[in-house]
Amino acid sequence: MLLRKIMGLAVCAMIIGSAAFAVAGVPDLQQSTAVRAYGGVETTSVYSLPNGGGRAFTAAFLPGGLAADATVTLTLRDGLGVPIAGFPFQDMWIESADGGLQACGGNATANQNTDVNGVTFWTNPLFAGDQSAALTLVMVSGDPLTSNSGLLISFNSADINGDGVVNLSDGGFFTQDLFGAYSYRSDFNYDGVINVSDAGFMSNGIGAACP
Ligand SMILES: [Ca+2]
Ligand SMILES: [Ca+2]
Repeated sequence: MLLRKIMGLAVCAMIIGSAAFAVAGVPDLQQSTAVRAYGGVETTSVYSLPNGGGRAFTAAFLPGGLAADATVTLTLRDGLGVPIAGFPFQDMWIESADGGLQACGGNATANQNTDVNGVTFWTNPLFAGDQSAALTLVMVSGDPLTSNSGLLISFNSADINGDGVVNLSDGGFFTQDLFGAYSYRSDFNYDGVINVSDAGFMSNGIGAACP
C-alpha cells in the first residue's frame, strides 16, 4: 500500500515535472504581450522604404499628420509566465493581418534578441515597401500572439507596388492617386490628403531598393 502511494506520488511528480519542462523556456502566445508606445485609440502610420531610409517607429504619424511613437514592445514569456531571455530576433517579426506589408528578405524582424526581462522591440525603420491599413500582428516562431488581436499600426511606402524598389512604376501609381480619389497608399504623412508634401516623400524615395 505504501509502495503504491510512493509510486503514485512519483508518477505525479514525473507528470508535473514533464509538464513544466514542456513549457519552461518555450514562448506562450497568451502569456506573451505586445504593446504600442502610443496609447491612444487612433491608428498610427509608419512610412517605410526598401533601403531602410523611411521613418523610425518613434516618428510614426497620427491621422492629421501629427507625430506619434508607434514603437512596438514585446515581452516574451513561457507558459509559466516567466520571461524568456536571449530569444533570437529572427524568430519574432511583425506582419500585416492582410499580408500587405512587404519586408525585404521576408520578415520584419525584431530589433534585437530578447533581453534579460524577455523584452524586445521594433523601433528602427523597416526595410520594406507596399502598404496595409490592417492590424499589425506580432508573430513568434510563425504564430501570432493570442493575447491581443493586433496593433493599430498601418504601413505605407513610396515602393507602392511592393516589388522592393522605388522607381517610375511607383511614381505612376502615385500620380494616379495625386489626381484621383484619396488612397492611403500615397498619403505618406497620413494627413488625410495627397499633395505636394507626399510628392516630396515620393521623389526622395526614388531609387531606394532592398539591400
Ligand atoms: Ca516598386
Ligand atoms: Ca498627405
